[in-house]
Amino acid sequence: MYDTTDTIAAIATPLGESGIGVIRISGSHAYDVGDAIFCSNSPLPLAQRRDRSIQYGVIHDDQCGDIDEVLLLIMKGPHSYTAEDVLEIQCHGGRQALEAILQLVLRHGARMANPGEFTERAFMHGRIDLAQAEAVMDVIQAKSSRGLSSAVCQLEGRLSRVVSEMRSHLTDFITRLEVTIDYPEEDLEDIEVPDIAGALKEMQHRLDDMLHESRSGKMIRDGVMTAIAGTPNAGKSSLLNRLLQEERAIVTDVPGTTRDVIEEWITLQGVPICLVDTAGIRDTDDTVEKIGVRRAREYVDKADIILIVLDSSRPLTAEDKHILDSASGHQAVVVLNKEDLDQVITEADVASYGYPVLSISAHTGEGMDELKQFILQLALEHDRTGSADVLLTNTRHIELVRQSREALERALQTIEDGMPVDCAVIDIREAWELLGSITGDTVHDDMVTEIFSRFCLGK
Ligand SMILES: Nc1nc2c(ncn2[C@@H]2O[C@H](COP(=O)(O)OP(=O)(O)OP(=O)(O)O)[C@@H](O)[C@H]2O)c(=O)[nH]1
Ligand SMILES: [Mg+2]
Repeated sequence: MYDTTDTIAAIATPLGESGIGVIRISGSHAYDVGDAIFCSNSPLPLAQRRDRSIQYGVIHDDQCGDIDEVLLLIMKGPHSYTAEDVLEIQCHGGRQALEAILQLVLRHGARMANPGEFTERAFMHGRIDLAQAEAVMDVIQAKSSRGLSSAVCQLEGRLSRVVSEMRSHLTDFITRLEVTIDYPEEDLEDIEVPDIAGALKEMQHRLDDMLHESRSGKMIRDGVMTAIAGTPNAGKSSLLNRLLQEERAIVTDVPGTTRDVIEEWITLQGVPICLVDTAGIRDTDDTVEKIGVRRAREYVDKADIILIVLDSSRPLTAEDKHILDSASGHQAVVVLNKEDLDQVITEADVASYGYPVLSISAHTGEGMDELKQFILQLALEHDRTGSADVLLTNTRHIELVRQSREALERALQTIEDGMPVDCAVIDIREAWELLGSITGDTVHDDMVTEIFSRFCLGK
């Protein structure tokens, strides 16, 4: 089992040059450690000073003298981030000061915290549940305003509330079904079972709605990888630059200019989009270009959306056709670039591939707004209709909801087939357990460790 008895410490701010840096200490000896290294005008030990107060002083090392002038924040448990006694030292944000203070803190009995251990303690002490803990990292890593607001929503417990409510309904169903098993002579089955089947169906619909919108949720959280693919000289890098509104990639009239993959982020209506410019795809003997082409193909395979860029001022080539074929089964848009020149390829020439087609000019900027709109539409294919209770954004949660929906499906089937309700109860209980893993009520310790290991240090 997890040890929360020792006192942990870590630098909570990035190591670089900044106005302030923060060292966080949590645990039953946090204030003893503080007393050993902090000097101020007050004679009171830190534990006796006012909760949630800020103390001014210096961090002093008996061997080296004063290290830095600091502010010290006292947050007593259980009303702190970890629900333990917490001390935060705000020093100057230089690497030297931060590391020297951390070393001193460790020398006085604290242990270096593992990644995510502060949040893990908040979870272990029951201050937040697992879904809320995961939301902490989502807030830190949010790539867009919509990603941030859905993470904050989860942090505030919205997902947890929906899950708990569903689980309490499931408990209710289990109890009612068990009554019909325990007292069969009462003939309760005829009244109760159809009733429960209806309620189970309703819950299944709710889970369906959540799963239906989860694709958008994942894209809002993780971003939408949009690969810009096409043959050399089609204008891929020009398109990237136009969408970024900066001269990020090199553009020349030499085919094969882009050799490596260039990734850049933009935000479209709050949705993070990762634009990936790739090497023009063609057969080549050039060693470097070959690697670039291979990478381009890999990105086409794994992208959420592919922009297939064609130079519409020259006839469709076999290589263009090959790229159009290889994108089949993916979300793709055919972008007929260079519409400022005489058009040789028209929409009709590529209509048979079944992708939406758009004419643009990366040169003049014509068609850019429509293209952005297309990307958004594809990204949020199932945009929020508002029918789901909550937006699922995390793959782990999506998988658990999917599995619990399947368990409910099995329970329903059992009931509809007129099989003994005991079997249905087993599946309903499984659905209940799976949903509980979202909030951490029914999760294994090693799963918890695995989740927190993905956190950053000091959080
Ligand atoms: N007239 C016109 N020229 C364009 C347009 N877009 C790109 N070009 C020109 O086409 C040439 C190739 O553009 P790039 O953006 O480098 O093409 P690319 O697809 O990235 O090429 P590779 O990196 O070699 O695969 C350059 O000379 C651009 O100026 C456009 O919309 N209209
Ligand atoms: Mg290029």
